[in-house]
Order: sequence, then structure tokens, then C-alpha cells
Amino acid sequence: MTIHHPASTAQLPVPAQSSYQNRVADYWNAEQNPVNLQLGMIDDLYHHHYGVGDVQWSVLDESDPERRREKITAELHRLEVAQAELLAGRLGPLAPTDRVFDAGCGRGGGSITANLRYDCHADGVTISAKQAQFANEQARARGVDGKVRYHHRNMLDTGLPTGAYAASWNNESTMYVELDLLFAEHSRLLRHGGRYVVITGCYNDTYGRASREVSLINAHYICDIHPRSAYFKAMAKNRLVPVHVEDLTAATVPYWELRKEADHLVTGIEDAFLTAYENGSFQYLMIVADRI
Ligand code: GPP
Ligand code: MG
Repeated sequence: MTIHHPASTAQLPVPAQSSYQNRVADYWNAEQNPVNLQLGMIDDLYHHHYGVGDVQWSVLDESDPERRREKITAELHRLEVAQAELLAGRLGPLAPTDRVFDAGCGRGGGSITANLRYDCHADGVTISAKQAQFANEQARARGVDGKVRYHHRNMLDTGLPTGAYAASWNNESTMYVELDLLFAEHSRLLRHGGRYVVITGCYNDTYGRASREVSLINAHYICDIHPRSAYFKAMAKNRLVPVHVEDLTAATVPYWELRKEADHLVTGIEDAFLTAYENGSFQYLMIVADRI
């Protein structure tokens, strides 16, 4: 018997980049959210992650509307910088000769943060050509382009040298990829005894499958948030052994409460995050692991 498949995908060549990856790249090539650009402009540290720590609520008491907006923007940036510092602090100790790998580097703030702290070499990888170009311009403007480089590549298949990295991380970028493939690449790149750090939003297995709010977040960013358990399974399979696990949920809720008040910066996803954290279906987690 012959089965006729007029539209069979078996006849199509496998693309170098999947349809999903193309859509993710389109999103980040087009992204111009004031909540990212206005915060980054303060000190040229452009982040694509959220904040941690207590909010100085007095910023809301400012009576001049323009000054009030500026104070809220600065406060949100302070909390995002604190998050980047928290992650960077877990990478070390590192020497100026060491190399670090920033998987899903966005506009580059994380690699700059690591370089400022350790004077180390950094390679950032992003699927967005625009982000890589922007980040490289920032590194040039700071005069650190000899040590900090950004690449328009797939974080699952970076082409970077095996065993050359003392530390690596994902700061809110794991929800775009399969964890087994991702951790296999980190494991390949890290030297024996190297350090891996992830900060991520994950859904809480205790609660069940992804909640409505988690699904809304997925749709908003075109991502696929993993359950908490998936991180530990995929790490164990890829020679990454956790040495420190920290639930940052309570530390990030104030950031979202303040962001909700920032009429000039909101993107519309604020309530989904707050509800997801409050109903327990979602967690903001940091995992620090050793490459054994
Ligand atoms: C924030 O980036 C992070 C992501 C898009 C990944 C999803 C993260 C989760 C924890 C689920 P951003 O800073 O570009 O987002 P926004 O524009 O909302 O500030
Ligand atoms: Mg942001």
C-alpha cells in the first residue's frame, strides 16, 4: 500500500534555525520596551531580567510627575542591577585571565557586570542579531571590547571552545530552550570544577502543571517555562551538581509591585507575574552548580 502525503514534512530540508527560533529572534530584534531601554540608559547597563530586593516606596511620594517617573525608573533599575550582582557574585572567584560564557546575553548587561567585577573575559551569545550588535557597541563604548564579546549564535550550539570557561550562566533565558541540550552545551564549555549559575522563573511542580498565569507569561514572551524538577533532572544528566539553591520569589515580588505602579513603563504582564507568585504556581529560582 502506498500512503500519499501531499504535504509531508519528510520532503522538506531541515532548517538551520527552527520556526520557533525564528519567531524568538523576531521578537528580540523588534523589542524596544521602555522598561528595558529607559532603565539601561541610566548607566548603560542594559538588562533583560527582573529585580530583587526591598523597594524604597518613598519614590511614589514625589509630587512632580516628571521627577516621580525618573525616581521609579531609577528604583527599578537599582533592583535589576542588584539581581545581576547577585548572580555575578556566585560565579567567582575568577581571575582576569578566566573566561565566562553568558547564554542568552540580551543587550549585554550581564557580561559587563561580570567583567566589572572580575576583569574577566566574557562571551555572550544571543539569537538576535540586533542584540548582539547593540551589546558589542556598548562594549566598544566602554573600551572593554578586547575582553567582552557578543555573538549572534544559538546557545545550544555555540561553536565556542570546549573546556575553556571557568563559569557560565543563564539569566532568565532557559525558558527558550530544551534543558538537556542547553546543559550539555554548558557542560562542554565549562572546565572541570567550573561554575554554572541560573536564575529563572519556573513553574512549581507541587502546584501541578503550568497555571493560567504561567501560560499567559509564555504567550507574552513566546517562551515555554519549565517545571522546577526539569532543572535538576537535566543538570544531573549533564554533570552539573547543585551546590546552592535559593528561592528568590519573595525577593522579586516587591519589584513587580513597584513596576505595576510605573504607568510609563508597564508592559501589561505585571499582574500575571504577581498572581502567579501569589498563588504558588510559579517560582523565581537561583541554582548554582559545579561542573564535575
Ligand atoms: C525578561 O526580559 C525575561 C524574559 C523575557 C524571559 C522570561 C522570564 C521569565 C522569568 C518567565 P525583559 O527584561 O526583556 O522583559 P520585560 O520587557 O518585560 O522587562
Ligand atoms: Mg526588562
